[in-house]
Amino acid sequence: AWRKFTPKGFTTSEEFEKEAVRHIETTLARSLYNCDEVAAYGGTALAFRDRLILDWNKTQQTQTFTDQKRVYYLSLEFLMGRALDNAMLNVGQKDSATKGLGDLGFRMEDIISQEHDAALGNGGLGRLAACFLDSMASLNYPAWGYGLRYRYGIFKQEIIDGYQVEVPDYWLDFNPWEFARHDITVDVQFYGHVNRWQDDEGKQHTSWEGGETVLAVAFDVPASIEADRLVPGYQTPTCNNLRLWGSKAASGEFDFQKFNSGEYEASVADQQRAETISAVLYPNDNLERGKELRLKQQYFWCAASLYDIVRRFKKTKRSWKEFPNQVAIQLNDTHPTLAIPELQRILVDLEGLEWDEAWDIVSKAFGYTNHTVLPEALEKWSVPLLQHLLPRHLQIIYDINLNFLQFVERNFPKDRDMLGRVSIIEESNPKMVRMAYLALIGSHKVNGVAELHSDLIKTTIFKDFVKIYGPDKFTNVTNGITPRRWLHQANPRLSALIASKLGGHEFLKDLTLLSKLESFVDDKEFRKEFREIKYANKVRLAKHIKEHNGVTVNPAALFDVQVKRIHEYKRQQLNIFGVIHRYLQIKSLSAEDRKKLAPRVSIFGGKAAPGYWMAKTVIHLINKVGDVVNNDPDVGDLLKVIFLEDYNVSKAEIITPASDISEHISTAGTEASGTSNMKFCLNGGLIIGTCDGANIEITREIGEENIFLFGNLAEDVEDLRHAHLYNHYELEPKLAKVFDEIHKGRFGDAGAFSALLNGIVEHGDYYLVSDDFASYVQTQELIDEAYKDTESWTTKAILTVARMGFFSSDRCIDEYAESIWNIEPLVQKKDD
Ligand code: 26Q
Repeated sequence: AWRKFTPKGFTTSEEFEKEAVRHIETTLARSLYNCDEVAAYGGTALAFRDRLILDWNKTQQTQTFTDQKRVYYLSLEFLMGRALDNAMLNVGQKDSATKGLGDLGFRMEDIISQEHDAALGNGGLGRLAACFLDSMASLNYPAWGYGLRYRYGIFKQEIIDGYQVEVPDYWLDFNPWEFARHDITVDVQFYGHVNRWQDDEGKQHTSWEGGETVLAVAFDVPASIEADRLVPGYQTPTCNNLRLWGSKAASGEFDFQKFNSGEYEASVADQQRAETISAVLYPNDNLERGKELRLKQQYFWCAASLYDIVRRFKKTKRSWKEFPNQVAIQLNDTHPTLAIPELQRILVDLEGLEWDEAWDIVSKAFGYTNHTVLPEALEKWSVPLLQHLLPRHLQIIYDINLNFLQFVERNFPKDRDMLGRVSIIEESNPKMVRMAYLALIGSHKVNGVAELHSDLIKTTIFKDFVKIYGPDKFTNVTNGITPRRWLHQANPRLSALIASKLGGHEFLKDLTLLSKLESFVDDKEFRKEFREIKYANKVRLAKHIKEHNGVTVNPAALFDVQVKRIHEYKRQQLNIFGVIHRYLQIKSLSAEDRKKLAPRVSIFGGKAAPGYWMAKTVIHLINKVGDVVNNDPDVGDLLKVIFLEDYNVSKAEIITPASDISEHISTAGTEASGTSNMKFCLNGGLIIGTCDGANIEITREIGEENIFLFGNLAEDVEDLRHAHLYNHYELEPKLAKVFDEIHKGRFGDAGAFSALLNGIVEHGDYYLVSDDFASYVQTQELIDEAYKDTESWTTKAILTVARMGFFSSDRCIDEYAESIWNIEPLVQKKDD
């Protein structure tokens, strides 16, 4: 018999070195004499990986034996960022590794930065999925993530002459964190036709035949070991699995005839077509475009994941009606909605269940999280496209719709218009399938991601469905973030300072413990260290800016940060117009008066979807303004404008701890939650924001004296938009002045910005930039004044940190577990 491998694991720098060197020389086959940073990264990652794998295996084994209910988190995006630093902190041996690498002649920072970000997501939704994996493991929930293994993550952004240029993100050349499971595969079918027949007993059967098959291959990633070692405890860490599917030509399809008969190219082309499915992440966030390949991605991933889930369930030999007691499937937005008709197909066509019995199982197993009310972001797929690609699923969708509409008709016989409004099928030309309605109808719970957003979905896009199902089907789960990455990893000094006051790192597992910091708010020594840490983080960012932008910024200036995807609704244009206003003001003052002003650095970062011209124009304007302002000798330190190239998770880890103020200034009612607002506050930055998304709950928690809110409320947006279109209205005067200067060519060719300005001046100012401009500028002036009062600012910042406990993704995941998934943690005692 094989003897079980029980490693001791390294606990000293010498032991770490031994392991790392062994991997460099054997696993990587590199000689120590030409060991560069890439090899040192590889050796370090592999040494830590060994430690994770054993926990991972054990967790998976325990989950299989215990066989309690599991949750499956289906997300087309997992924006994981880098893994090494996280692994080192979780294993608790970062110091040994730092020393060991030092002995070998390397600096830890340089080694960490060798790793490619795993950038398999666009923004908030993808990063939320990553924080959820961390929390599900940390809280010991038996959970799996399912996603796609994109060969190319979100594109890399370069700024050339002020314009965004997209560069492919090929990140897989060396990825020590994934394990290809060539033995775990699923055949996924596309196209073909539907057959119906009767068997000898007269029972109706339906099957989906023909078409082509693509092979899904599993790639497993150990998903965030929990942080138990930060708080030495009695349990073995939970290490969950993230299973990503890669596409490959199925062997039957890879035509060996062609291959052998000299049609080598044709045979390779088939293969490439199959591999295209998982080749690239679609870079649109909050905008849907009905591309066939995107639909193929969605079905490929849903089909493979469900096959896997069903296969695991069937091993337990339970009856089908127990499926929802064993399995909870959470849909991260509508992207995985095809999983609903797919499970119904498996149960009815393949397993022979009656429709109603199957539907009961399906609708108990699924939960659906909505992340947007923006109409342009709601997914729709054309009926002809579905008919072509997934003929059986289209039939099933029609049958789901028929049953649903009959139910509605019985309950609301007087409201004839209701049927058209709530139908899954939109009667347009071509007809469209409304994925949000299908997701809602096929799930037992629907949740929004912040209180305001969850209220809004009930009064806008899902209003009729609240009447149909009652309000209990709808719930709120306010988003959260993992404090392990966004405090301990991104801001180790602040984490250590907090730990020194609170007597350990327990707060990283129970973030509400941060409230104990309130009693130190007047502690002089603590306040001083708190400020010094912020300053040091700003120095680090200033260094990054110097290296990448060639601009010297003063770390004593107020750092004002807006980093997020570029989108009109997020209103980076409001910010840059405000910056121009500030610049004009500086220029209008005497040298003497200028001395009274508060120096500021305005920092922007974020990607525009490649086809989103307006967003690209905003990037261009920011860079043009930067060129003028940063080189104007009248301005000096009073204002600098920086656009940070290629904003991503690892850059966020540098930027977030370095902000004094960050901007969360979406038009009220448009940002579902936002999560970076939480990250900045947790790191002792204050925020300027609108009454939107989670800003509202942040205000409630930290107190309105500690946040800078401005602008119109969501309830007034509709009337204001109407007024723009149908009443005479004047542009806000200060904004008009800003526009004049842009028109005059002060920031380069005015023609480049005409569409941006016209959208506001002539086309109804849909995002209410003009309406909010005066209060935005006024609030920024308040911030200038407040920042000058260092003591009161410090108090606000400390209280903000102390009151952020609610926004841990641990709280959020506990709420999902309790109110949607109905699952319990699975704690593994040591050595059982
Ligand atoms: C849809 C169809 C076709 C192609 C792409 C897409 C697509 C891709 C990504 C649609 C939407 C997204 C991403 C949306 C997103 O990130 N939403 C954000 O989710 C966060 C987590 O809940 C919230 O905090 C943000 O407010 C919300 O904007």
